[in-house]
Parts: sequence; structure tokens; C-alpha cells
Amino acid sequence: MQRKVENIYITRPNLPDLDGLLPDLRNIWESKILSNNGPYHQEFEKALKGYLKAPNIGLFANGTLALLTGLKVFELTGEVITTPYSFPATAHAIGWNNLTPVFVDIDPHTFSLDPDKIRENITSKTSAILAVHVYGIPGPLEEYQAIADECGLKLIYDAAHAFGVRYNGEDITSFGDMSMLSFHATKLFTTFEGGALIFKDNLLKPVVESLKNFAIINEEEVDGIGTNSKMNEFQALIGLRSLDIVLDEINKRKRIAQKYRDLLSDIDGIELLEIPTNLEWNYSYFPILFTGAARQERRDEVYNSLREHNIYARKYFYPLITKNPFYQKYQGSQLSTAEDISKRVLCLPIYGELAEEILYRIISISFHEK
Ligand code: T4K
Repeated sequence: MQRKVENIYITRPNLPDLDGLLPDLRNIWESKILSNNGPYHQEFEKALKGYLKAPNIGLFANGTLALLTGLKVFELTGEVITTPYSFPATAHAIGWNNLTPVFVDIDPHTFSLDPDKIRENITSKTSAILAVHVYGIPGPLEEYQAIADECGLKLIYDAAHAFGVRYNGEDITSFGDMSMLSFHATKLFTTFEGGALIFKDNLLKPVVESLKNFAIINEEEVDGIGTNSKMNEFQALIGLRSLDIVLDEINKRKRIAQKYRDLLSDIDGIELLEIPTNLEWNYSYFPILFTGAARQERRDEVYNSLREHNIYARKYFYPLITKNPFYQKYQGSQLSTAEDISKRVLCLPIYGELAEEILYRIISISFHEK
């Protein structure tokens, strides 16, 4: 009989113990409170606020709706400078607000917006910068803030990949005017689907809460065009219990990342990410970059060989958002660095339960088999 080959994915969710959840699930069933700021929502919001040391938090059904609402809160107009090297949700959040995305090039080391390119693309219509902490690694935060301050722009971070990352000892969500976290199934910290906005200005809290609840003020009044993007009680329960297990997951991933680094250290034709020393990273992704003349061909060859062995590495982020016909016309200027990186990047599987023997298999299939 043929042995069934296990599929290996880019990631697997880290879930709290099912039996431990049963009493809380029973509570939900018995209370019949399933949504609309119920007790688990309130408890998770409080616990997450403490965990991130955040001044204000709004919980959402998913990261995309959180970001879309986050942009809406600031009543932005005109153009928003952003990156082509991200998941389409980043750009979609701009479009859903009837704003124009202006895609500018990235820095080759951080994969985040190049500050010089931001400056070059600011016009009288620019109202905000939407930067992404790609793979949980931030760009030059101080420089972004200086540009925003000088030009009177809002600075918003898509921190979908950056749960638990600390920069100079501060949680990454404490920078800029607002940050969005994603708690999707593929994220380090998951509530199945889910997301959050973290922001400093206390005055924005009621606006965020209202916009995610149809902009309802009371039973008879609505104050604007809201959405329904509330996190439900089940998601909040999973989030609450997952706070206890996320650090263990980060530590397991750290060991896996170190093992990958050891195994890849003497392999020609690839580059690894440099993690700044002032960053406590979350190991959310493990990207490698292929170098040399045939770098894209080599990247695709490795991607395909792994697939033949049921190992599903991912080309995050290829193609660039601007390669999709709808977004092509919004390219601010040359995107040569972003294009180059997207053609030679491959994210290898990383998650706490990934066995060491699989790592050896991945490296062997990718670099030692012809
Ligand atoms: N901004 C950025 C920078 C983002 O990366 C994202 C999302 C967002 C904003 C939006 O946040 P959310 O609205 O999603 O909260 C995945 C995710 O769907 C997406 O959330 C994520 N970024 C993006 C980077 O990756 P796909 O299409 O690549 O996912 P999929 O379904 O192919 O899943 C990848 C692998 O993960 C699967 O092969 C197996 C594993 N997996 C996946 C799911 C859904 C599981 O083990 N269990 C699961 O339930 O987009």
C-alpha cells in the first residue's frame, strides 16, 4: 500500500487546547450572546490592550475591514502613498475609501517603503502614508514619522504580519497614528479570522466603535456610512486563550528560523533577511532571496520542486499589486527594487509544529537534488 504523503504548508495555525475551551464555549451557548460587544469581546479587548500596552484598541472581524475602517476614521482625501509589495488588501483598503493609491518603491533590505521615494511622490493631494511591516520587519520608523510631521500627513501602518514585534523595546503598534493587526488563520496569532486597530488618540475610540457597528449612535440615529465589521464572541474567546500560547509559538519559530539559517549558511546563490539588532522579531515568515543571473528561474524551480514533494512554499509577494491590471495606472514612479525582490523571493514553511526532519527535506529538495 502506498504511504500517504503529508502536505507541508507555508504555515499552520497555533490553536489553544480544545478541551480547555469547552467551558467557555458552553458559556457562550448558554448565554446566547454571540456578538455586539459581548463579555468575551470586552475581556479580550482588555487583555490585548494590556499585552500590547496599547492606549486604544478596536477589535474587528478581519484585518481588511479594520484597515478600511482605520483609513475612514481620519477622513482622508486625495492620495495615499503606499507599497506595491504587499497583499492586495493593503491597496483595497485605500480604494474602498475612494482614495487614490500612489505606489512607490521599497527599500531592498527592509522590503518596506523607501523614504526618499515617499518624499519624491508627495503632492498637494497626498493625505497619508500607508506603510507595511512586511514579514513583521519595519522600515525606518523615525524617518517615516519625520516626513509625516513635515508634510502634515497621517501615518498608518499595515502591521498584519507584526503581532508581538518590538522595536527599541516598544510594541511595533505604538508607532504612527494607527496600526492594523490581522488575526487571520495564516497569522502567528489567530482568531480564525480577525483583526484590530491600535491607536493613540482617545477621541478616535468612539468613532472606530461606531463605524464598525453601522455608525449607529442609538436605536433611532445613524451618523455616517458604517460597516458591520465587529469581532464575534467565538473569535474573541479564541483570541483571549491564544494570548497564553503566542510566546511559546514565537520561541518555537525562533528555533526553526535559526535551524534554517544554519542549514542555509553555506549555500551559494541565496540571501537571508537581516534582522536589525534593536528588533524583537516574531518569525512570522521565513523569506529567502535568490541571487545571480538566473534568480527568478532558480526561485521558480525550487518552488516547483517543493510542490512536487507536497511542500507548499509561497511567493509572498509576487506578483506586485501593481501588476494586476486594475492597479497598474496608480504606479507613482519606477518600482524597480520591488519588482526585483518580488521575482526572487520565496517564503519557506515556518510554524511551531514544523518538525526538524522536514526542514532537512526542504533544504535537500531545494538545494541538493538535481
Ligand atoms: N495586509 C497584509 C500585509 C496581509 O498580508 C494581509 C493578509 C492583510 C492585510 C489582510 O488581513 P486579513 O483580512 O486576511 O485579516 C493568506 C491570507 O488569507 C491572508 O490573510 C494573508 N494576508 C496572506 C499573506 O496570506 P493566501 O491566499 O495565500 O492563503 P491560503 O488560503 O493559500 O493559505 C496559505 C496556507 O496556510 C494554506 O496553504 C494552508 C495554511 N492554512 C490556511 C488557512 C486559511 C491553514 O493551515 N489553515 C487555514 O485555515 O492568503
